[in-house]
Amino acid sequence: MQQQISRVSSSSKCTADEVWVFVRVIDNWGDVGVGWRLCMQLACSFPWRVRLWIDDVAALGKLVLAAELAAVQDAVMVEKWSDEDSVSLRLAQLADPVMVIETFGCDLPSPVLRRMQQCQPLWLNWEYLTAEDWAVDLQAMPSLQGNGLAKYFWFMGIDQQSGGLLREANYLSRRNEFLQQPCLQQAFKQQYGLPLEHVGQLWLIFAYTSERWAQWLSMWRGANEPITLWLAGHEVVDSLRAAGVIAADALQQVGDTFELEQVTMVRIPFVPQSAFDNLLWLADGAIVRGEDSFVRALWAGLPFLWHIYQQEEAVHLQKLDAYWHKASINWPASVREAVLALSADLNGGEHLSESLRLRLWQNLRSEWQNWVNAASTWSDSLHLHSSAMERLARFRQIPLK
Ligand code: TRH
Repeated sequence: MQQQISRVSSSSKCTADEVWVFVRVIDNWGDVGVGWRLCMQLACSFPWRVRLWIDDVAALGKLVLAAELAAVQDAVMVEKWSDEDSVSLRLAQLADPVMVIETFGCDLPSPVLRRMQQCQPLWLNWEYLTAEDWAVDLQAMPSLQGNGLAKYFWFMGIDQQSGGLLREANYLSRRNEFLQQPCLQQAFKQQYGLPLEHVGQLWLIFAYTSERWAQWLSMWRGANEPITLWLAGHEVVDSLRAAGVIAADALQQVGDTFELEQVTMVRIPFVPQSAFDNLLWLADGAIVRGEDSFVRALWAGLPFLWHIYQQEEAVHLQKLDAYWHKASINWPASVREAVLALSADLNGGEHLSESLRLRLWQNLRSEWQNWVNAASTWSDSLHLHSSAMERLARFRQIPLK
């Protein structure tokens, strides 16, 4: 983040054109998480100032430190997106935007739509990420809107023809520096009150509430080897408590540890978004969720499973299948089968028996190096693809900074 901030602030000018990004927080952290990353990437990549209109400024405050916001305030400006009258008043003070991005179909306020009719900016709907083929077909397609403007759909994805993924230009150098310097790792752990040592493999678990966690805990207990689970967020702890498999007063506070045989669970703090990558870099494996943490696990290149955000009529299962089908196509069959089956079990597409779940996990443990190699080769291949910003630049011949 630090290098990104200096890159953003040193090259921003008060007279720069503006791009407006609209974010409505539906739930959890993904809307604001993707929205903020998008704003930072736009400001880092293009000679524009970014104005983020967000309905829940407090949610942004949870992910981005006040000092971080202050450091980029000339390049990324935050506006409270409240009622239409307030937006109207504010618009009267602002210059026309050259581009307007509506994230996840959040429906722009009418005063903004009217303003756009006059100034005709490029209009994008930044959609949810998916690896499904239909999204590639619809990528960058225009749709004529009521105000006479075309709105272009932008689908982030893993295919070369998709809208790409958000990736900082200095991602790999940051990751490699951190991995190569144990003193940076220890300092990071100290800064966030994370345990300095751990027993067995270290897994970062950032996932949704689910009855499965009790069964997965029993799988880890049955695996007969030490493992440490860093539990981010409250959802997994809540699920274990609700199932009665951990004591009611266990893991209540950040920093609490609870041991069951060889499984050590640690409730870890919520870190700023700029520090989330470091958690992944410290881990041997991860379970991530939603959208943004999933993409960060892809960049980190470690073995992971995806606890996907549930949608109506189980459409999330198609999204999950589309991803794993493409990601694991060249993986060793034994790793692929175990990952796909455990992923389906975790996400409710299947319900494995206790013995099969344990056997598949043990298969993955005995094939560990193959899983590590497969995950890192897949990640390396995505790092070679152009980023979402590079594709946006190409889409409209916009010069990158
Ligand atoms: O939080 P998510 O589940 O978010 C979403 C929303 O539910 C959204 O409505 C849905 O559409 C979308 O998922 C698919 O998961 P996600 O996307 O991984 O976002 C989490 C963000 O929180 C991500 O930017 C990383 C950040 N984060 C931190 O900054 N610090 C932390 O300690 C942790 C655990 C996460």
